[in-house]
Amino acid sequence: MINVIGLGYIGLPTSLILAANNNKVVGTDYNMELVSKLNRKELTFEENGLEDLFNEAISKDIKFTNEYIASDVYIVTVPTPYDKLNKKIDPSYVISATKEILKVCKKDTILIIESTVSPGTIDKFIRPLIKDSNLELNKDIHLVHAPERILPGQMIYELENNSRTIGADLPEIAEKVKTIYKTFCKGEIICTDIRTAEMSKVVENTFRAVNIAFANELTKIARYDNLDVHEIIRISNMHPRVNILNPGPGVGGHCIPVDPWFLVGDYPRLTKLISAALEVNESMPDLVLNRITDIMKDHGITDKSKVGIYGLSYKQDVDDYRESPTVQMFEKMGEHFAEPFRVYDPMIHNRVVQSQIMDFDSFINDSEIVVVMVPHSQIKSQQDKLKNKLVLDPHNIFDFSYKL
Ligand code: SAJ
Repeated sequence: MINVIGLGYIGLPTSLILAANNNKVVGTDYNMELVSKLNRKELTFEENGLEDLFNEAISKDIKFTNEYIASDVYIVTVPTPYDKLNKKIDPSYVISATKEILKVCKKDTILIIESTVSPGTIDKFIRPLIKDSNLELNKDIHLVHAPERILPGQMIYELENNSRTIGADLPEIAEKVKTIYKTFCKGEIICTDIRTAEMSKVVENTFRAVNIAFANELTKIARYDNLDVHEIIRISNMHPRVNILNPGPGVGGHCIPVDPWFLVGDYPRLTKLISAALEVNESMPDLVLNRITDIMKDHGITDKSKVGIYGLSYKQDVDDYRESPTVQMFEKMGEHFAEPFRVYDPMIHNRVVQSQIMDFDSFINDSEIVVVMVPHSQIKSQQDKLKNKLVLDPHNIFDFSYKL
């Protein structure tokens, strides 16, 4: 049996795909409301293909509960928030999940941590917990780090098709875990040690952050000289060894803007490039605010309520707004504007900010300037409604708009 701990964006799809592929699964989460919802057969977030997977899984052997279960395999997918002030990971959820597991687990347990952790976290915080328990590491209990790698928006496809990394102390344990992941994963599964698995996960997200920062810095250079950054990138990318990512209004989510800080926090003197890249990405919402001010000035608009911000989530077609560019921009607004702009997001059905408009047509009708912070499919399909508006389009999806 596999007990998956934490039923959020990673834990839920992982437990469902395991069950759909005939593993006996118990999903555990301390959030009672979330567990009751799942038990009422209601999904807790929107994701491509998740509903079908959910229906398939619940027709097989899966339960959702608040309890930790006596099991021989645990997969920990709890959040690892980061402490903005010290730029360090906060491992408290992984620590408390491990403590709870140690209270109930059987001998011969495999404890797999999928949550992203900064390199060294398992040595520093998890091994000592086992040392203090009555179980002997690498005999009664085995530690594994199998960092998740799935992209929100295409999680189910990536769960099945991405390659994976399994870090363990003993090669035979890595092989055992590989057979579990092989029940649903068609990608290559690489076995390595725990430190290497921790580091490669953080390196993957840092690679993306640094490369997005390059594209964002090009946007600033192009703006300075009144050039079209998108055309420059399009042409440069025709070179066989150049592949520049897309510039945008900022970098959001719980991974790309966060994980690289683990490296900066741990190796401050060795991470000049990474910290400069993170600063570039974090400065992009300021650039959006400056462009809004320019457009307002050029068109004699003084009423901020005429500015409509489209998109609150951190990227296209997802409902997760953690660390989103719009949220980052609103946090910075105090420096630029006294009142917030109006905001609308078709993916977010509850009120997250006060100035949120819940209806698309009234949002559009009352906006003179529309800033497309997130290129959701919805706005692409309704672009005719933007035709008589001033549109600021940091993602370059429309040909009639202002760019960053
Ligand atoms: N973004 C850009 N330009 C781009 C690509 C993305 O500005 O060219 C922005 C997005 O708009 C968004 C942010 O970056 O605001 C992050 O989006 P993303 O799609 O790059 O990544 P995430 O955070 O959804 O998922 C990442 C993935 N990591 C990598 O691609 C290396 C995913 O595979 C990881 O599993 C996930 O982080 C995680 O949980 O670590």
